[in-house]
Amino acid sequence: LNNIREVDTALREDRIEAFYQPVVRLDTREIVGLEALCRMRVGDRIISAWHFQEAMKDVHVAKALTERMMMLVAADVRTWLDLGIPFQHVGVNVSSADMHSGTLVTMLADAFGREGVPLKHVIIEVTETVYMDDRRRLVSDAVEALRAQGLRVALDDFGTGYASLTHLLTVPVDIIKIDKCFIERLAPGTANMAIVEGLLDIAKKLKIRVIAEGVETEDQADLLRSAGCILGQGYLFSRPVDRTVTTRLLVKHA
Ligand code: G
Ligand code: G
Ligand code: MN
Ligand code: NA
Repeated sequence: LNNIREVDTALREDRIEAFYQPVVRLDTREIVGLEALCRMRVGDRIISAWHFQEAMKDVHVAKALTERMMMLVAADVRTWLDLGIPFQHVGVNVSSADMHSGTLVTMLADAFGREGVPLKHVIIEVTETVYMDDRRRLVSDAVEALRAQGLRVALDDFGTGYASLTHLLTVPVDIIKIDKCFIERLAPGTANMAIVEGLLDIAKKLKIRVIAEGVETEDQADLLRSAGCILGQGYLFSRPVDRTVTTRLLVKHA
């Protein structure tokens, strides 16, 4: 399915959907936010983004997909706000192609402005590769302009990239999402545990919020909580679900 044309067709035929995975407080399990993840509908099957990641590397596909996702997400957030749900924030994944195209600001303003959704409800999730070239300065400026409007930036898959820590010095970051590879096999006394504790300590000192990704077991949730991690995301709490199920979850748990 790593076919650009297939994603293109799905976009044209309105078969791209926004699914959402809750971000919860590890102590109360209260839902404080969501991450939007794109899905492709094929007949009555839902295809995960994992299957078309290659196609998403194409600049045009990436841009069209981000644009569509922002529209879908903005409309859903509008619905939740209208329902009176105490909705906090939704993360939208943004590729480096989006960041470098210089249209991100316009896309966000169009999508969320059209629905009257303030940018304080929006987080852009960027991976470290976004900042890994000589246009870093330009990207930082674009992001800074968005942050002035209330938008927040999450560094996604934190710890997996090259020179992770230096990004905390050079680019604006509000949230780090600790990659799931550190959460797997989390146990007292392990290297994983030491790294997670270290990251939590650094983040606290820098006043950056942390979300632990890929939390699958109660043991992991307990270890994270006792290490001082406030927020988590993962199959233990919920898989990514469609907007209807998301609404139900928000009404019940927000
Ligand atoms: O949820 P899933 O397993 O399908 O995600 C696979 C990969 O695709 C993850 O790395 C995720 O960040 C990425 N991804 C999911 N949705 C989006 C999206 O809307 N835009 C971008 N750029 N990447 C996404
Ligand atoms: O790259 P990014 O972190 O945006 O992508 C999140 C990916 O992780 C998606 O593919 C999503 O479906 C997946 N995911 C979410 N929760 C869990 C989990 O608890 N375990 C695993 N293995 N994957 C998860
Ligand atoms: Mn993400
Ligand atoms: Na993530």
